[in-house]
Amino acid sequence: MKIAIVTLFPEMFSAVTEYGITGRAVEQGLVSVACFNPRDFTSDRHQTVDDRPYGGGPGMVMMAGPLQAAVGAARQWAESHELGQELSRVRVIYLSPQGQMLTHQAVAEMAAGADADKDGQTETLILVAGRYEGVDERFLELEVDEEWSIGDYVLSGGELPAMVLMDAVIRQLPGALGHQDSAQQDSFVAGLLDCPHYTRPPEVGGLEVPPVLMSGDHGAIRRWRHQQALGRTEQRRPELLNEQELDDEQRTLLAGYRKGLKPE
Ligand code: 9WO
Repeated sequence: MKIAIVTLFPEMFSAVTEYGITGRAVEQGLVSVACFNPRDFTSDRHQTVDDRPYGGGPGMVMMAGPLQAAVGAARQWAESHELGQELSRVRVIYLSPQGQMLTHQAVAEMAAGADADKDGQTETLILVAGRYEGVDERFLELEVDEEWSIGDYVLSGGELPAMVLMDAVIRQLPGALGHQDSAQQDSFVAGLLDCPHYTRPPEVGGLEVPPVLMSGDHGAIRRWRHQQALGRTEQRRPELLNEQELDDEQRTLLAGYRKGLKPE
C-alpha cells in the first residue's frame, strides 16, 4: 500500500515512519510513505501557501493552488510506483472535525482496499493535513473524495489525525504485527472492548491476578476473556452492544458477569 501525505510539516511524520509497529511496516516495505509539501509547489518569492479569508475574519486560509499541485504530485508518485500499466484506486482524504467519524470498520476498509488487490496492485491513500483556519472550499470540491474526523475537538492542524489514521490502517496490513492474528483479536474486531490484561509479578499493591489466568485451562481463559469483554462493553459503552445480536453463549457469559457485579 502507498500513503502520500500533503502537509506543511513533513518532519512530524517520522513519529509514524520511524517507530514501533508502523516503523517496521515501512522498513519491511508493506507500506510506502511519501510527503508532499504545498510550500514546494509555490511560484512566488515568499513561497506563500495561505491568504486572508474572503469575507473577513481572523486567521488565514490555505490557498487551493499549492494544495492542488501537491495532490497532483502525490497522484504522480502513486502512478510511478505502479508495476503494471493499469492505475489502482486513489482515495484523497481530508482530515477535519467536519468529517465522518473514523471507526474501526472504516479503518479496516481502508486497509483492505489498500492491500494488494486482484491484479496484485496496491491502492493509495492521499492524506491532506490542513493548517490555519482550514483550506479553500474549492480545493475540497475539486480534489478531495472523503472527509474524516477522529473526534469532536479542534487541533492545530490535520497532521496528528493523519498520523492516527495511518497508524490504525498500517497495523491492519497483513504482516504488520508480529503475531499473525493479533489484529484479529483486537478490541473492536468483534465489536467489543478489550478484556483486562495482567503480567508479572503475581501481586501488585495487594492485588492478585484472576486465578483463571493461572489455571492453564485455555478454554476457561478464553471464556473469561470473552465474558470480561462483553461485561465491560455493556458497562462502559452500552451503545456498542446489541443484545439482539448476541448468541446463547454470549448471553450466558454476560449474565454471569452481571451476577459477579452484584453485592451479595
Ligand atoms: C481554527 C479556528 C480558529 C478560530 C475559529 C474557528 C476555527 N476553526 C479552526 C479549525 O478548524 N482549524 C482546522 C485545524 C483547519 C483544518 C485542520 N485543523 C484541524 C483538523 N483541527 N482539527 C482537525 C481534526 C481533524 C480530524 N479529526 C479531528 C480534528
